[in-house]
Amino acid sequence: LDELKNKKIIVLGLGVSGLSTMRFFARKNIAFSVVDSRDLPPNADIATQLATDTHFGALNDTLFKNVDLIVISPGIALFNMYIQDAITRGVEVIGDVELFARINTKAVYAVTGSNGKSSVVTLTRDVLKQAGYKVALAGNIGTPVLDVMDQDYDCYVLELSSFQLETTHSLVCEASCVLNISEDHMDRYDSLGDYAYAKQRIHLHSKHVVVNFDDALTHCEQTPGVSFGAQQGDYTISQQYFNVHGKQMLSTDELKVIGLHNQLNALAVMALLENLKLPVDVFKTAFNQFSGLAHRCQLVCEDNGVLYVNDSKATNVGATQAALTSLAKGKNIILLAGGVGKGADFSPLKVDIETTVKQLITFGKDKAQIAALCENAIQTSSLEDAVLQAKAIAVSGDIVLLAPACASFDMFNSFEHRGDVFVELVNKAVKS
Ligand code: UMA
Ligand code: ADP
Repeated sequence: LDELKNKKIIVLGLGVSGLSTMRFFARKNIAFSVVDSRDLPPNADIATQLATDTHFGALNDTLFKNVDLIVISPGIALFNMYIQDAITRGVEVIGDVELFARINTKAVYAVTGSNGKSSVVTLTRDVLKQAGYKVALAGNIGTPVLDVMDQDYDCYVLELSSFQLETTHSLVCEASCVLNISEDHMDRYDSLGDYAYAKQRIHLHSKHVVVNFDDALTHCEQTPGVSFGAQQGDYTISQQYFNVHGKQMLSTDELKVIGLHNQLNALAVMALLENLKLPVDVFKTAFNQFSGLAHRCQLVCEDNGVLYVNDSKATNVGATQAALTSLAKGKNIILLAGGVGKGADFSPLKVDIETTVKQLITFGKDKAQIAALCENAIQTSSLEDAVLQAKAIAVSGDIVLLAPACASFDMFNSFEHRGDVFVELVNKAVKS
């Protein structure tokens, strides 16, 4: 850290990562400037107090002159022309996770993937806690990694996004996992391959690599570790058992959250923690107690035999597919989808819609693109309208599922906000 004291440092971005980085530097008496491209960024008052100087508003090419190090926020793309220009001039550009990695001495269990990261890291944390470890959970799930650094933990469980991995070079992991790769954030990547490559960086210095047998895009050349998969791999599911290296370990009934995708997530947790050789009972208790995270395939209520399910966190095509295949019993789903598609190709949803969806109802910015997937889709002007139309159509045995396959920020503050509004609207609709 001492070497940073002689460098000219810019903290770029004032979201939660930038705030955490500023506080970290302030604790360590390291001077820094702050830049954010927004005129009125969040945390501006704190930046003014802690930083040597600040710039708020459009970026320009003088900002990054005579700079040694930029600590960039994940929401800013490395391909930004001012950043590219700085990199060409030899400026080092890293993220908060790289700072964490350079100082950390504790065991790290790290997880990335397009879907299931938060569920897997939470369950991993629960298992480790159950086994008696003092464990911190941080990263893309919400708590910035530098916020949990200076405390007395035995180990860290980190959820890492592709954005965070792009700017991380030295992270040493006891174990690391790429859960799956499906299209997401295509506004930030030239191809699915580039996006997968960013995620694979999680294994750069990993002692135990976990891959998804069924998803070739997760396979990699790093140290062979273990694989998990529905039927093939080191960790598999058969005859309602989780099997480890060919041996039955635990009944799948011990896992209370439903659907194949959750069972695969549980396998990933077991594979990730393989080297700790934890007793089966530890997994059994943690699996029993895990009731799933809010806004992920959560039952809102049952009304006249119709189930209402909130899967607002389904912000890409892969997650919506997982919800449809996990929940459908024939063609009994009324699917509410739409929002900001982030440049995604929705066409892989077509087959799932044909086999599981009796009525597609769309809303939000990219509603027309999704509605084009089937002939009888209804396009609505609001989520409220979508819920009301769904209620009017649904009969006993149907499931009204919010699984938008899109980000929420055209109409809501976040996926949580979208999910909360959906729950409110459903409760109001079923009472009327
Ligand atoms: N922004 C600007 N100008 C700036 C800086 C940021 O316009 O100068 C904008 C970004 O384009 C973005 C927003 O501000 O729209 C937030 O970006 P940020 O980098 O400041 O984000 P943080 O608040 O620091 O939160 C980040 C992660 N956000 C992103 O990657 C966009 C959070 O993941 C993460 O929880 C947090 O760090 C702690 O590690 C959120 C996320 O959406 C949940 N992640 C994506 C996902 O899960 O799909 C990757
Ligand atoms: P992430 O942190 O990667 O976004 P979450 O655990 O928050 O993952 O889940 C996001 C969405 O993906 C939810 O809609 C959830 O139901 C779905 N999901 C969870 N696990 C998987 C999986 N293994 N494959 C596909 N979808 C999944």
